[in-house]
This record gives sequence, structure tokens and C-alpha cells, in this order.
Amino acid sequence: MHVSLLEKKRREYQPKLPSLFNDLLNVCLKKEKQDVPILDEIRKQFPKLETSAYKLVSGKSAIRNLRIGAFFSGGQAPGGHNVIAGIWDAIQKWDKQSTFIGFLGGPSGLLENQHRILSYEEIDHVRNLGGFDLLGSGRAKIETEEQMQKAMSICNELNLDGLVVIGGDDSNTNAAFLAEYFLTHGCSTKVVGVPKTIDGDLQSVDIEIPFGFDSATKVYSEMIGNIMKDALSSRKYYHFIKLMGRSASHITLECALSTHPNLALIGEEKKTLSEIVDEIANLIEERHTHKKDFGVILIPEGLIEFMPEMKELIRELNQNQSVDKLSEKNKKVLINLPEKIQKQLLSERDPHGNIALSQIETEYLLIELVTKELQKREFSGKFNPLAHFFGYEGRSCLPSNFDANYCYSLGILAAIAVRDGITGMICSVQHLFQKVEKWHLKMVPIIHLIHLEERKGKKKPVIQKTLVSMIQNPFLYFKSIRDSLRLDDQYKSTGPMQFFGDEDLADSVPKTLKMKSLKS
Ligand code: FBP
Repeated sequence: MHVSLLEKKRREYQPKLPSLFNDLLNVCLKKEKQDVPILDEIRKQFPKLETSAYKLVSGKSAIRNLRIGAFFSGGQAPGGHNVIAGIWDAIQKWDKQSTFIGFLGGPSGLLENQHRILSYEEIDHVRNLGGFDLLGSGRAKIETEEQMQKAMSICNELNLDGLVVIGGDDSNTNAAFLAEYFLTHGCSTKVVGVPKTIDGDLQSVDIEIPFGFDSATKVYSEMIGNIMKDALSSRKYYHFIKLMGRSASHITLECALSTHPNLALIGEEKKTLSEIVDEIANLIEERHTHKKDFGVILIPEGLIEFMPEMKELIRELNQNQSVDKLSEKNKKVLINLPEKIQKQLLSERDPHGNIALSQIETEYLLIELVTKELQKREFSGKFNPLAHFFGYEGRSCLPSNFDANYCYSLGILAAIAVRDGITGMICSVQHLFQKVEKWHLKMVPIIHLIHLEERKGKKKPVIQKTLVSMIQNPFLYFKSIRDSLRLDDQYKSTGPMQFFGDEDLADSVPKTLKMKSLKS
């Protein structure tokens, strides 16, 4: 494996530990008294799963040789390798004969029994490094009875004590179903989830933030800051920067708070396309009167999904998959869009047959419509737009210290959960905005995160995606400052993510996470 000097130094980093992890021979999970009420309709689907959470406390537990398997599921997120390092270090500490089995290429690795028994050297090589390349990842699902049966027979064949699913909302929902299936069919493998996604939308009372969000947003903020300096120097371009994040606008909000663009659109505000076009055109006109024919605008990937008229169109297109069957109203919306976007809406489909929103070039859509609007207004200034899309650039970067520490703790916690016989639960680390020593660790029933959602006309139990809240501190704060960012260029250059030196820089946590912890 070829590594840079920084990667080499990074591998030597010792993740900081919550104080209870200093003695891994004397920690165990203890059932919490408080039981969370679960909707009957959800409970019926998971009759065997426990509903009480478990808290990590100091105390003895039976130490034994363990066989743990794991796979990455879905998009890459910085820190994944440290989850594996955490599992490995914990099981090896308990018994040198313990085994870690990595399933290759995501959930399909389990279904097709593509696995590797990993060695110390292999795991040591990827400590604190980005990507999921040790095992690879994939978007296959383990949903049907046949797939669950297959997964169970492989877990039995490999004699696994535990299966760790490192994934987002859908993968963790499936982990709960798998745990239920294993319990029903007498399979002793415990299924444990780890919250992953750069999108930041896997959150609950117990999951403060999924891993990967911090590192990815630090990379995007650096790039945005660089572009801002360029814009400020050349004073001739409008940068339209689309940021990954699927539906929710968490990434855009975090980057906006870090860098102070002239405008950051937040999908959850549910503005219509024409309102947004007007807002941008107004900004451009106003800045022109201040002799500023340049600027920086952030656009969340999921923006069009929230625009009421587009939402309707997308819903109908997903249902009918054809233009001919569209209602007159939606046909009109479609034909008023630029041709390129019409084509994308009609051709880009995800594996479920739905429109692949990440492939729709919202940044071009806005540029085209704003250009037309400015022509209509007979705008006398210059409008030179440039489009960018930041997504893949941040998904596999070196994890920040925050993600490196967080993921290592998640891995250790997952191993403890398997050792203590916990199943159908997700790892939860709380008080993440505080120093690592003060973090609290818990295993939370996945069903606490599940709600009923309509999918293809049927109510399905799934983990609810958390969108940007309009009443919480991060958005409220952004709302309170955004007017002042339109004309004044209060651009902030965050610079590259820091790994060494000043703790305020190297160990910083996401701004949105910190703001949520504040009372007002
Ligand atoms: P996960 O939800 O699986 O973590 O993936 C997140 C994400 O990076 C989204 O932000 C983006 O829309 C999507 O993956 C892109 O998917 P793909 O990797 O299949 O192009």
C-alpha cells in the first residue's frame, strides 16, 4: 500500500478515549430502567427485540474469544476504518484468538459469502485513514426473506458471535429486521449497527451525529473558503456551489456557518423554484449597485426535492415513469425547465427506479433560470456564473481527529455489545461536543429510531431521516446573520483540516453539533 508522509504520520495517531475505555477488562453494558414506548404497529414487526437501552458502566463481564464480522454499507464516510480498528483492538485485548471477518463490497459480501479474515497488519495499515477500501462498500440490501435466510446461514456457517452493520438509515433499519429474524430462527449471531453517513441525517435523541459528517464538511468548507478568496480577488465570477447531502441540508448549513457565503439555500425552508430564482436575482442586482458583480452561493443537493412544484413533479415521475402520464400541471412544470434538466429528470434512475436526485444538476438549473430572469429585468451588470459540485471530494478524506476518535469508540462499543449479547441495537456516543474523556456510551434499540413511512403506497417501518430543524439553534443562528452576509463579504477561510497542534483547531467539533448543545 502506497502512503504519503501525512498518512504515515496519521497512522501513528492514538485516538483519544472516553474514560471508561481505559480499562476494557472492566466495562459492561447495563440495562436502563426507563423503557421507551413503541407504536403497536412497529412493535408487531419486531416482537422479539428488546426495547430498553443499555448504558456502558464499569463492571465485570465474561471475557471470551469472539468472532465478529462487519461490512460497510452505502456511501463512504471518513472514519470507517477506525470502527474496524476499534472492534479489532477490543476483541484482541480480550483474547488473542478472537477473529475479525470483513465482508467485501458491502452487504452483498455477506449474501455471497465474500469475506476475508483480517490480520493485525492489514488493520494497522488503515488506522486513521480515509475511505472504505479495506473492505469496499455497496448499496445492496438485505431485505427479503430469502436474503435474510442467506445471511443467517452464512453467519451460522462462519460461527459469528456478532455482525456489525456500518451504515446509514436504511442499512440500520435492515439491521433491526435481521436481528429480529435471527432471534426468531434461533441464530445466535448478534446484530449491531454503527451510525454512518456524511449527510448528517441519521440523528435522534441518542444519535447526536453520524460519523463522517465532520470530516466531509471540513473538506468542503476549505474548498468553499478557497473559492471565496478567489472570488474576492478576481471580482468577476458568481460561484454556484452544490454540496452533497442527499435530501437534508445539514452539510450546506454546517458549511455556511463555517464560511459565511453571500447566500446559502436551505431546502427545508421549502421555497418554490421561482422564489429562489427571484432571491438570487435580487442578490445579484443589489450587489451590482455596490459594484460587486461576484459572489458565492451554496446549494444543497436535495434542494429541488423540497420545492413544492418540483416535489409534485418528481412524485408523479417516480410513480408513472413516463411523461405521457403526467398531469397537465406537472407537464407544464417540466417543459418550463431547461432541456438538460428535463432529460436528467427523465433518464437518471436509482436502483429502485426513482429519480437519482444526486445526478440532477441543480446548480445549472439555477444558473440558467437566473440568467433568464436577469435578462427579463434588463440587468445592466455582469453575470459570469461558474458551477461546482462538491461531494465525492469529501467522502473518503483522512478523518478529522473528531471522526477518528468517534469511530474508534464506536468500534470498541460495538465489540462490547456483541460480547455482552446485545442485538438489534445501534451504538450511541453522547456529549460529543465535550472532551472525549467525558463522552457517554450507550446501546440504543434501533426500533427507538423507527417510524412508519409511506413507501410505494404502503406503510413501512424505517428509520426516520432527520432534516434541518427550523426551530433549533443552528438554523436560527444562521437566519439571524444571513442578511448581513448578502452584501458585506464576511467570507471565512477555514483552511485545511488540522490534525496536529492547537487543540481548538485540531479537535474541533461540527458547529451545528456544538450549537445544538447550547441553551439558546
Ligand atoms: P449514504 O447515505 O449511503 O451515506 O451516502 C451518502 C451520499 O454520499 C449522498 O450524499 C449522495 O447523494 C450519495 O451518497 C451518492 O451516492 P453514490 O455513491 O451511489 O453516487
